[in-house]
Amino acid sequence: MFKLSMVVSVQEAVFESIALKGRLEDCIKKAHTMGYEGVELSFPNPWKVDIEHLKRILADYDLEVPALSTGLSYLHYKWSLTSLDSSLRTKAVEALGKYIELAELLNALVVIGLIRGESREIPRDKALSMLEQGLKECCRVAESRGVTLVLEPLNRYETRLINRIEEALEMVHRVSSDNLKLLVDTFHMNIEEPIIEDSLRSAGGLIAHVHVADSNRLAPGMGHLNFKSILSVLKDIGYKNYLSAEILPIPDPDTAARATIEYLRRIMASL
Ligand code: LER
Ligand code: MN
Repeated sequence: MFKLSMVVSVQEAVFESIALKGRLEDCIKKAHTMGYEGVELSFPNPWKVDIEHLKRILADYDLEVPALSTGLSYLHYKWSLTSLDSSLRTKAVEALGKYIELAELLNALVVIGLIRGESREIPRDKALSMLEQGLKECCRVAESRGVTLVLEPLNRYETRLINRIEEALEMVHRVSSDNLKLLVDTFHMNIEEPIIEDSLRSAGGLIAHVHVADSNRLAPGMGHLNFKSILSVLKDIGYKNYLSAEILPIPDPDTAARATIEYLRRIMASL
């Protein structure tokens, strides 16, 4: 019904909600052994990826890469599509170009999360226009390489720019490219959406990727979200791609990763 993946971090990483971190090979082997079909890769510097080495290890363990996460570029280097510093904006577009190049080789999506910026120092309207321009530029590259970008609504404590699915849909319409779709994250939706199920239905076929974590960002099943209801709506609207776990490594990375796959498999079997 849905394929399962785990977000793994394969370079230095300051983002804490990633259960598996460390040597690429160890993370990939562990995800495979636990039964995951994919690993979503999160890294700050797309120029430092050895793609041939990566593809070899992925093939050895028969794992797909549903998406490349780009938020660490913002957290480590401040590269942002809405920065007032034009050199940081240019760098964000260049980095996204490189992520897109890697994504083409891996058949992956490219996540537009925190790399859009937080918009704390500029009016939101201006930031939205800058974001629209930046996304249009990136979409041209994505279109030429047949890659899809996915815009992720993030909760208000991380950015002022696009917190709800409704706002993300507006931006997708403004940019108007077939290569820009949505990534929805159950943790952020729990904070921002009035009724998660209604918001999912409003996005419908535009949802191309899903991050799962419980209400407290622990493994699904360790908080109070109703995953049975959420997954049954995703099934209803015809979603067939990955549920990618972006969770805190609590009580420890292996327990969290194992609990996620066991719980989600149980829910899927009941739908
Ligand atoms: C990234 O996918 C995400 O959900 C954010 O919370 C990262 O800051
Ligand atoms: Mn997320």
